[in-house]
Amino acid sequence: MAPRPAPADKFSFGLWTVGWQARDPFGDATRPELDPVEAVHRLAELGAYGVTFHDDDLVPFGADATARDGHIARFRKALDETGLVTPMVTTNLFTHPIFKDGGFTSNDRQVRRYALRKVLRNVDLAAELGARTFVMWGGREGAEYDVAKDVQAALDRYREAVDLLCQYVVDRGYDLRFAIEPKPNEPRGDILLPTIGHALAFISTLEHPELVGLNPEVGHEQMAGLNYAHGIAQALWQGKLFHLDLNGQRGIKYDQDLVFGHGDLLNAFALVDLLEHGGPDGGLGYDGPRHFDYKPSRTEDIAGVWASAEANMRTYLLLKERAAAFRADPEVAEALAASRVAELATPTLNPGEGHAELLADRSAFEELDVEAVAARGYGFVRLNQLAVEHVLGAR
Ligand SMILES: [Mn+2]
Repeated sequence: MAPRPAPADKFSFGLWTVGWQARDPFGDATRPELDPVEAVHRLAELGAYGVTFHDDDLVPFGADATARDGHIARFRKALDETGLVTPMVTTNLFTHPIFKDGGFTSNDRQVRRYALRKVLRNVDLAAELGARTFVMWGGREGAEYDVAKDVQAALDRYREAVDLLCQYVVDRGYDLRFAIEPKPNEPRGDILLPTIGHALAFISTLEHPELVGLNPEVGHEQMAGLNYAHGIAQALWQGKLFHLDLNGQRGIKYDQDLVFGHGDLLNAFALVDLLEHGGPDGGLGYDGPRHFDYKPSRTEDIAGVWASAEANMRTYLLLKERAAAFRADPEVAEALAASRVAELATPTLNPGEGHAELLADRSAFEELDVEAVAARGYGFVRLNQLAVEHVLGAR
């Protein structure tokens, strides 16, 4: 029995997740269109607290101003009726053919100017709806052919775009921050800012780095063979975890967008443990939305869509329970101590110590029994087995 999801759990879903009609490169849609208003009501019934969207999820591309206002009004009414909030908004710069070589970094300057205008309009809508985070997934910002893209010029244009958007938010007085979502490839052969690390380095070059952080997705890091929980820990460490996308991925292959926990379950456990207990004194490591960016598999009918939405939240809550049990287990505490996990928080140097004092400390080097220290085991396997047994519900 998992606890029932409630708004206090801060679960949110993209309209494009439950609304995905399951069209893939090899096959047609297997499900009918889903009205965003119905999605809002169903997600609220399931216990979600928030819903997010790309501009085109809500307002079909190219709709005129009157039609746009109508779509937004219906959506706002659904939010008012259900109490759902819109914590995050993002812009689609990837579906329409005009973006086939990217938005901010297209070789075609007219495309870049059009992309910026599309984002600026959506930033206004995000602020109007009270969103605090504006995600930028540059899925088409990249290339298939190394000779076809001047990567340094592309990064200049990427920075120019983000600097302009930050200045807009500052000048308008919006309480909104940007979050870059890295991805290594798909749909482009290679995408710019492919990992958490690349994006962090890029952010440090911006005019307003304080307004820009990350929206890392489980599958995107795992597609590159990287450890998502480690990436999230570094994002937290750098104060850059503005938002996150939870889902499941099985190894280095196409972007699967499975239900959270349906890929690397142990890494999902470590992630939930980090988010729930990785803060100061074992408190919350992250208090933003627990946002799911998954795709209900193409095999599922509409009932399966809602079952999969619920599965994301149930898995999160079950892992949260398992992580709390792991942290409360005295044998785990003893194993953590035996593994010296907490000792890593002790600075390597004594207070006030510099290289002169360290060089003078004979116990650190000349008199150290190197062989005895080298012989000590860390007990990591026993500790990890305790984690596995908690995940399996055996303890
Ligand atoms: Mn994905």
